[in-house]
Amino acid sequence: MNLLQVKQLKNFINGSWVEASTGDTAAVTNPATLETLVHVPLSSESDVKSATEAAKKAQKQWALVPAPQRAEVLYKVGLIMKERKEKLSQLLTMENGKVIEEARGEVQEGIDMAFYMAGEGRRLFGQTTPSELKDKFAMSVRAPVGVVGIITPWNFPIAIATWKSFPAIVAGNAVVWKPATETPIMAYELAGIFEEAGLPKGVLNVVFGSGSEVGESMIDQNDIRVISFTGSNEVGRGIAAKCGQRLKKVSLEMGGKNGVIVMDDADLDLAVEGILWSAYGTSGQRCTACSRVMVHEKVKDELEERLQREIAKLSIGNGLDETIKVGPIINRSGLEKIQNYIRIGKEEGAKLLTGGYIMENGNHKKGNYFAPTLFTDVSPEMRIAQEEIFGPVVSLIPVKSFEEAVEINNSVEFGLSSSIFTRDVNRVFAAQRDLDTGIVYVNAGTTGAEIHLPFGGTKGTGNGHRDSGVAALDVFTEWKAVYVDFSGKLQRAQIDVE
Ligand code: UN1
Repeated sequence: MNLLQVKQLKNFINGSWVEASTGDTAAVTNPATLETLVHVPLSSESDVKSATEAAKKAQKQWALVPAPQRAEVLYKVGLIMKERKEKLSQLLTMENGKVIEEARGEVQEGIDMAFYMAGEGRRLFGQTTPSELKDKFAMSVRAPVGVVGIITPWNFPIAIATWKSFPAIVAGNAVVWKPATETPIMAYELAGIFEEAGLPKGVLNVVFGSGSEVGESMIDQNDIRVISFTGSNEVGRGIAAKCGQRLKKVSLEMGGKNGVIVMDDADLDLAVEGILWSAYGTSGQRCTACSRVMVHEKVKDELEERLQREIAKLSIGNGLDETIKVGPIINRSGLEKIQNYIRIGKEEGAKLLTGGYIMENGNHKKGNYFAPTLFTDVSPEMRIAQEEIFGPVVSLIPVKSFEEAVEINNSVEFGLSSSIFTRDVNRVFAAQRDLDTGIVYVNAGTTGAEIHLPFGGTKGTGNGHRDSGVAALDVFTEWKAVYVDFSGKLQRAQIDVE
């Protein structure tokens, strides 16, 4: 089956597939094989301008379409994605490297989001509230912001795009979308699905290209009123600063340093499974990936042993092979970043139990593979325990108590996800209260957020907004307060009140 019908992707602007004005392109590489899959356009400001103009024009009409009808398009998008799930999953594995089972999970996340947000077409609830004056009616409604800009990462190229574009579209906005250049195929497919589902032209526009060119010019467009970004902390801070100057609303999700707490009363079989899945799944390239384990000293030795035993069984390779559990790293610079952290960890005095190297023998030579890595005797202030590595690297940090574990968990710059393995119900409730992260799991790893709950985090993870769930609507709508006075006379609030 030839999954890719084209060799050269195009932008999708005002309902047409068009080349970038620059004519420049870049190769997109399969990280499992290093083969070129396709070429992606590298657009410039003039492409962003055309997309923004198209979006602005289309949005005026789109906002007048009743929300339940806007939602019909999302239902269709969900149905087409469902019908095409296997093809999309395989393409996702090819461009991103995640193993096929996880790719299917990610596509499912997008399908879930389509149906969930389509349901919002018949909700989009505001509030009615009594007025302080007679014969006066008061309510608040959600109004679309207009044109929104979304910037999505390579690690969840379809799910995160749906988290942002679906709520924006159902709420009556038009979208200018810059997907990551490493993983443009999902964007190409999703835009095609919207086209098939009958989305009016200009409501969704895709402009491929770099952050420095396309991303920057999106921020510069006055008509783009919101930027919703998922990516690195460094880039996010830059976007926030520029948007701040322009009084542009900005929603950021910028990763984590997610910790699992393993207490002495934990079900260790379960804890091992949870750590393996959330740390080495997606080769650790999730914002939610577990990269620290605060383990009670009483069970430390046993956990170390069991983890090492299970890590040795992980099969690493091309994720299209159903037997593979850990796929490649997205690119060479990702591999080098991880390798650098291994060096730092060793220099800091952490003890390397297993892994710690780029895999370059046999079949692994043909792709970007990093051996699943486990450090122990890590202390909380070490850089490997503080900074986001975005690879299959876990640091075990021994602790003496629950309180110490929570304190260490909260002592990092990020606050996305955390988890605790314990059988003590009192600790469960204390943990969900005290762990300073946007997501808390009990007796599960740090990954696996469901789309109808808010996704995001505290501190350096974001800036107070959430993707996903009903909270996503707050990013893409303005609250409008509406007062209808049917008394027939001028009534002054705060003054004509008896
Ligand atoms: C991400 O890594 O940015 O909770 C998204 C999870 C997935 C989404 C991860 N549902 O791990």
